Amino acid sequence: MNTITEVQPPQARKRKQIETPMDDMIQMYADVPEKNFRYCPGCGLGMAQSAIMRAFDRLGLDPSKVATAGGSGCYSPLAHYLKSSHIHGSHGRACAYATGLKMARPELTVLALQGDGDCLSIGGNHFIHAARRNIDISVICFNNFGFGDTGGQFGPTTPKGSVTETSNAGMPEAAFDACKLAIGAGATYVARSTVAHPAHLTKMIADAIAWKGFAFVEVLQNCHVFWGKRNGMPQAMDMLKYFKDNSVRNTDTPQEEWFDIPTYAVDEKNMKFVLGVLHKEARNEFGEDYDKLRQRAMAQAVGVSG
Ligand SMILES: Cc1ncc(C[n+]2csc(CCOP(=O)(O)OP(=O)(O)O)c2C)c(N)n1
Ligand code: SF4
Ligand SMILES: [Mg+2]
Repeated sequence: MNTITEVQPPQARKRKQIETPMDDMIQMYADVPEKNFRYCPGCGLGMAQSAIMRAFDRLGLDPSKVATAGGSGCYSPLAHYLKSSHIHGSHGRACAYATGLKMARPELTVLALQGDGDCLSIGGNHFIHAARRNIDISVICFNNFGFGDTGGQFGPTTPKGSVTETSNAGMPEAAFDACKLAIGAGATYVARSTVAHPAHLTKMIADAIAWKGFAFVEVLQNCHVFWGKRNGMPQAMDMLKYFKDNSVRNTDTPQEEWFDIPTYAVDEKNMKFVLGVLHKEARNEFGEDYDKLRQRAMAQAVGVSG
């Protein structure tokens, strides 16, 4: 775990381009252990972490002014591998922790870093209500199509038809479209990208962090070790190619096709992932509204007692 005091505050750093040499960026934002590194070789989480650090860098964020919240899963070490402060709490509760953090310390940049199971299964309730409030946090959801950490069981984003530890004849249920769910719940910035599109992913995350309100980024992330292996893609590169071959930009796609729910069959690898900003909407941010409400209530209380 990191403490704020270990972090050297950066000089004024405002960059529009990805231009910081990797070593400097790692020194600034990463705290990766030399031993017991937790991701499997080639796991997409490493690329996701790199995109998050690049987004921090692009926005010139001081890591001592960034706080993250997360729960259980393969993705959990990611936040510990950053220099920013982190609450590692119960599985699924990241949005609740992030909400508390933002309300108590509105000057901080607050992110909830969550797995797809964490965010949409056990934590689905916290997620939809944080979105409904439009509190100024960014949820970055690492979608590896299931529960990685517990052995690759299916979850709410597992593509219908695909094979998992608990659906060896093919997932019988339809999957959530996480972005559609976020929009329906009230998120005011919603985007999708993949770890095979690092520059695009960096931009989606940076724009989410810069957004005032509840922002959601779905990050399609390879778990070749469980989902990939069982669905004809046992190597990391197989899955990165799969994301590349099956992704299209929202700017090139009719809007009615942005939310196709993924289905999968080994002989029918024609899934389509529509990438880009899928929703933006101006709406009052919860913390600011709540502050005004509190001030009005306090003024009234003073009036009554006076
Ligand atoms: C309250 C609770 N229930 C269940 C678990 C067991 N558990 C640990 S990780 C995990 C799945 C996590 O899946 P996801 O959030 O998608 O993250 P991934 O491992 O795929 O990165 C589960 C069910 C737990 N740690 N705590
Ligand atoms: S099991 Fe899958 S998601 Fe978990 S670290 Fe390994 S490759 Fe990554
Ligand atoms: Mg998962």
